[in-house]
Amino acid sequence: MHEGLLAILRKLRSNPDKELRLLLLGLDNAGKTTILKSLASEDITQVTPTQGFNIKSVQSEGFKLNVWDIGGARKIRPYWRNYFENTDVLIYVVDSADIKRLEETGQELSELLLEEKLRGVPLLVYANKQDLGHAVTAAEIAEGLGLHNIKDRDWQIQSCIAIEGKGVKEGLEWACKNIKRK
Ligand SMILES: Nc1nc2c(ncn2[C@@H]2O[C@H](COP(=O)(O)OP(=O)(O)OP(=O)(O)O)[C@@H](O)[C@H]2O)c(=O)[nH]1
Ligand SMILES: [Mg+2]
Repeated sequence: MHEGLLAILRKLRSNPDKELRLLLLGLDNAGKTTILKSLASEDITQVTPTQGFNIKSVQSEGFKLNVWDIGGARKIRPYWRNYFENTDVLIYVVDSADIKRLEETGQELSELLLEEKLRGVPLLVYANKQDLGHAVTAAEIAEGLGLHNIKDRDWQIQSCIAIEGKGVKEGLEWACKNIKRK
């Protein structure tokens, strides 16, 4: 084969846009779809509860991130498991102002962490809605969810305000760096 062409092919192969699959989960109203749209720089004023799922692809840190956002209403949580396969990063979104449901969201997260198909998958938790006066801090969310007891995977908590796009990118950067190190 022509040497120049070979060099081009080699370059293409060594530098492919690596695709990652990110799965966004969390209770209804946590802000998952708002985070997804904010990442894609889309209008977030028209977000409605998700009945099924949304998917968007965004570029970050040399990766093509395919982000799956699944509805979190109680009656559709049983469908979450249909999306576990091949997940590179699990992103769990918490409404930091919804203190009443902190225990419920912690219970759902604990169950996810026991799932065989999500074994060892790095966990990014967004402590969302930090703009609300009664929101608890990311550190308190970490405590409430028992994140410090997680020994079988890397995890990170990131405070964010999805409606202002604050903190969202920082979380993804952690996710990408974490994958690169592997
Ligand atoms: N104050 C405040 N509100 C937010 C923030 N992020 C999202 N919201 C609002 O929270 C509500 C729920 O947001 P969604 O993005 O639809 O939540 P979701 O997790 O996708 O909910 P489901 O699709 O039902 O699972 C919307 O009214 C958002 O505008 C935030 O950072 N601060
Ligand atoms: Mg949604």
